[in-house]
Amino acid sequence: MTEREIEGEWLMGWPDRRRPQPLQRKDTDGRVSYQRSPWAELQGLITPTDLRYVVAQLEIPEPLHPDDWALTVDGAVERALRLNLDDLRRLPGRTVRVVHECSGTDADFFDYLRDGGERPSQFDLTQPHTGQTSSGEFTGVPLATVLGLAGLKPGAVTVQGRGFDHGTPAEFATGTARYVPEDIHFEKALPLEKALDPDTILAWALNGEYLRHVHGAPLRLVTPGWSGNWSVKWLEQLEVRNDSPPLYYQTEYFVYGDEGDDNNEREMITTMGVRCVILDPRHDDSFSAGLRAMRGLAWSGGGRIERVEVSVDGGASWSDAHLEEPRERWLWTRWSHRWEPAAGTHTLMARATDEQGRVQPQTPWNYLRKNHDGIIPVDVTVA
Ligand SMILES: Nc1nc2c(c(=O)[nH]1)N[C@H]1C(S)=C(S)[C@@H](COP(=O)(O)O)O[C@H]1N2
Ligand SMILES: [Mo]
Repeated sequence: MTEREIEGEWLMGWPDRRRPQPLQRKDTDGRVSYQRSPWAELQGLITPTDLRYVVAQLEIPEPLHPDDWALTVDGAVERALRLNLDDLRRLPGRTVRVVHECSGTDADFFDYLRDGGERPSQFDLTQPHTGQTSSGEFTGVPLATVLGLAGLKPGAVTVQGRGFDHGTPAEFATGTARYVPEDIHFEKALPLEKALDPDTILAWALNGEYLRHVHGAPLRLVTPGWSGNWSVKWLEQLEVRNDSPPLYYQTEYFVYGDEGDDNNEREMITTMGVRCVILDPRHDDSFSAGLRAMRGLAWSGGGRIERVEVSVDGGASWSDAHLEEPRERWLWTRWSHRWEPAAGTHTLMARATDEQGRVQPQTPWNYLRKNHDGIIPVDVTVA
């Protein structure tokens, strides 16, 4: 018999289950600078903070004490503002529960599903493009409230958020970009409509605690439904602009299109596609016949999940899976499907539909392989 899982593991002095572990990269001072989340091993709806993924495109900046920090709001506004954390906390707040996903997650499946070849992994954190998905409960104030205090001038088109981190883009984050800028800040110019969405917030807390440095303290943007890179961390400035500027992380790196396209044909990445992942069973699993549950998670950049369909015959026929409550607009939905497989090999698939009627896949092949949301088949053997 295999050793019982609970034995030999101690947490807070008591025996407990083995905890899923993130994969970490640390700098020479032992600080985490990059982390992959064991999200697929977790239960419930919220990723524990220390198991979240962490991505920094530039250098992780030196921490700023909240007392030494303020947010500047300027540009095309009636009144330029300088707000400290107390000023922000005096405003009527808002909490949103969201899935964040780095746009490179599952990238290798673009080529695998098109061309075949060696199957990439969705779950092995040592493989490329895994574990960059996490959910969380963020607390802050709607960006629209702060913009309302400043007063938008007519002609405002974007709100450019700037992080106080800067540097030269890391090698992993240049792809086949046509130029790599030298010393830039992390900046994104959010289209006004998304900036004014009441669920777009300036957050100072995550999962019931003040934001940690790696996640963008003292203040970060949270843009529910939009690819992770829009949620600018370490915010120091919001500049309201009358244009949509050609920022590296907006028109060069996080874009769709093909390598040969000229600049004007590259579409910036905004809303995430529709995602549905089978967490159990896993590809190449074998098990004995009898009743079991297929289960997984589904989420969408377009809002609440309305339907998950599963196929146990490689897509020939589909049936509805059970959607577990609650189903929140920006969070993922747990789903399950009771299934009694016969002996043999089976190809399992799952696909989701969101509240806008969007079904997978939404995102076409693109040369930077961003925002993969294809249907990934899972082969299992039943003895
Ligand atoms: N200032 C700043 N904000 C940033 C980034 C960054 O490098 N600097 N990375 C972006 C990317 S690519 C992602 S996926 C998310 C990651 O957020 P997390 O590290 O809190 O998970 O933050 C985004 N916001
Ligand atoms: Mo990202």
